[in-house]
Amino acid sequence: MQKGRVIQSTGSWYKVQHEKEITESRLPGRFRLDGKEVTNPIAVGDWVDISFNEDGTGTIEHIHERKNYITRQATHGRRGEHILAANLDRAFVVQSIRKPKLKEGFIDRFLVTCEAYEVEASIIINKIDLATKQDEAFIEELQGLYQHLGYTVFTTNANDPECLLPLRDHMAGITSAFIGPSGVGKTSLLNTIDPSYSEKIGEISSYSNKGKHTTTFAKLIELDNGGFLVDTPGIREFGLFNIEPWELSLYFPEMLEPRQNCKFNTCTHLHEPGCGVVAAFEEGQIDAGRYNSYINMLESIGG
Ligand SMILES: Nc1nc2c(ncn2[C@@H]2O[C@H](COP(=O)(O)OP(=O)(O)OP(=O)(O)O)[C@@H](O)[C@H]2O)c(=O)[nH]1
Ligand SMILES: [Mg+2]
Ligand SMILES: [Zn+2]
Repeated sequence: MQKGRVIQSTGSWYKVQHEKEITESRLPGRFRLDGKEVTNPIAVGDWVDISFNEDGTGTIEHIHERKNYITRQATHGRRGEHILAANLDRAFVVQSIRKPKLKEGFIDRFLVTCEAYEVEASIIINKIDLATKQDEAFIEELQGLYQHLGYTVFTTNANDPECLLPLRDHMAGITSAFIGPSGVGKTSLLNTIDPSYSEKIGEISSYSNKGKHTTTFAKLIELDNGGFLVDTPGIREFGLFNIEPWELSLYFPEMLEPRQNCKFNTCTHLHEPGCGVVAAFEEGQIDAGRYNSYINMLESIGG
């Protein structure tokens, strides 16, 4: 038996790295039957024990307990969750200012998930070379907002190695992941951060200004600064998984204090009388866009 880390998964095969070797491994059927609704029982970043078969392939015998993971609601009509990556020291939500256009709702859903699943989160706003004067003011505003909430915000141009140095330092010696829509430049950032990689990057459709899902499987990569990065395929939606309406405001750092003033302990901070969160919002202590994200999320989880 050998302990190793899952560095890539295609759904039926898992690449497991142990020492410097990689063994193509399979998961016995029994792992799928433990009653959990998950589209991928093992994710990139998982630590596993494998046994070796005569043909050189491996069989996954045991999955070690996860330190944490980041997950979202499965899509394409599938029930349950889809785990994006496991055992992370940090997750980055990657957005581009344009092509495709930045989506604040995506960022906020991601941040809520990271709070709920205990993953440190940071934000990358890429393609700043495409920013107009107006965009620049908007980026500054976003930066102020999120940094104030405790999230580091990096503004990047993936084609400019120098501007990536602070981000590169932030990733040294830890396991992190890039998560975001297709075409925002996740793989381009990786290629510039560690020039020994030349992973495939895609085109942006001139019709929709969206990416074309160039990266198809999540992949754990060892960087030359002692860090590990999971580059993930682009996702359109970041649906919350297993977060109840009553707990949602716990994952908005700016609501933690105000919610203690709510008259009812089941308050959802919408229309209830004596709501501390609404009071804080009316006093300008909670950003309107963030409160709007809260309401949208609450609706999406049936609150
Ligand atoms: N102008 C500009 N273009 C960029 C930047 N970063 C990436 N691009 C371009 O954006 C396109 C998509 O980049 P990718 O790195 O493939 O995007 P991705 O996020 O990995 O996309 P998926 O793998 O589909 O999820 C490519 O044509 C890149 O050259 C940037 O900072 N500025
Ligand atoms: Mg990619
Ligand atoms: Zn309230």
